[in-house]
Amino acid sequence: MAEPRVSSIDGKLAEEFAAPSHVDEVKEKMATFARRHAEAGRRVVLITSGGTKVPLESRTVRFLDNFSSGKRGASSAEYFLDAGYAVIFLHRHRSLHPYSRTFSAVNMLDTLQFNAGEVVVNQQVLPNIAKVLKRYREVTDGKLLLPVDFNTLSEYLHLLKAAAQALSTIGSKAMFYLAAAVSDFYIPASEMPEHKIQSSNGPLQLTMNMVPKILSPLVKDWAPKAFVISFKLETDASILLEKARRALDTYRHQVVVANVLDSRRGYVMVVTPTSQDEVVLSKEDAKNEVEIEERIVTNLTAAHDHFITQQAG
Ligand code: PAZ
Repeated sequence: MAEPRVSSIDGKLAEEFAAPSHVDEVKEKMATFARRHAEAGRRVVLITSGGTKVPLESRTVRFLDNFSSGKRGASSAEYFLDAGYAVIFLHRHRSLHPYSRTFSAVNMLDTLQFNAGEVVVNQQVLPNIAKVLKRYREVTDGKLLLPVDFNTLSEYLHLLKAAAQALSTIGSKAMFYLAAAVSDFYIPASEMPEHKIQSSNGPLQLTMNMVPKILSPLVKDWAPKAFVISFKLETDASILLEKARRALDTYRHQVVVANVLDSRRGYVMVVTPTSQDEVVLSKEDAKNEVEIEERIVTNLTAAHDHFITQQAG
């Protein structure tokens, strides 16, 4: 039997990024989840969400982080579930989570009150709680959502590889929705100081290596039949479309969702090799609390339909 292909990125991953000890166990869970839902006729989306933490010392005191809240991933998960998908939610530990995200800014103690000696929820503080809780229970009772968390860049890379391999068994029914904001830079373990960097040594100069482009083996080797969407964030809108097109050209996947930091809640571009759709929220939408993720998910589930039909034909 032919040996599975090992890309140079695989080698780099094994050598320079420590795998979390539970990676095989999580991979098995994800594979079982994907198989069970595919057998029941469901599609499965793997959503990545939140930022990554890049340590500067091996006994980590300091690290490099980024802005991502995980709102895009968490709200998209809810819309994919509403569209009938089963969801693996690969998210940064403590970033926003589907359903509970709505209440993330609320102090829990302010939501509770005493009523005849019992602690009850104050529904004036949480007006949507019954609706959100009902949907959350439906999703968890149906075992439709599998949350997997990561913290560091190394954990993210290994868990994404495991997810891709786990989902490869369901072919084109798998979608990858890679919305996490992943660091492009890291310090290899061999070059990292063990102990806390001393400020008494003066100003700190860092040289960081480039993180391997994991989209490449994901598309080519790990899940070659899946429908893959990457996200591209820029702060300069004038280079966004060109960067999105370049990514499609380089990695040969299906879609890039392109967005600009300041306008990301109200405007994105869904770019494919042959099209570019603007997804925009109007003032009226914003007033009605429509979220842009609902529109993004509608666009992408239709594109996934089309992709599956093409693959079958
Ligand atoms: O997590 P969030 O809702 O605050 O932001 C979402 C986002 C901007 C991280 C996402 O839409 C995105 O563009 N992710 C990819 C970023 C990148 O690596 O280019």
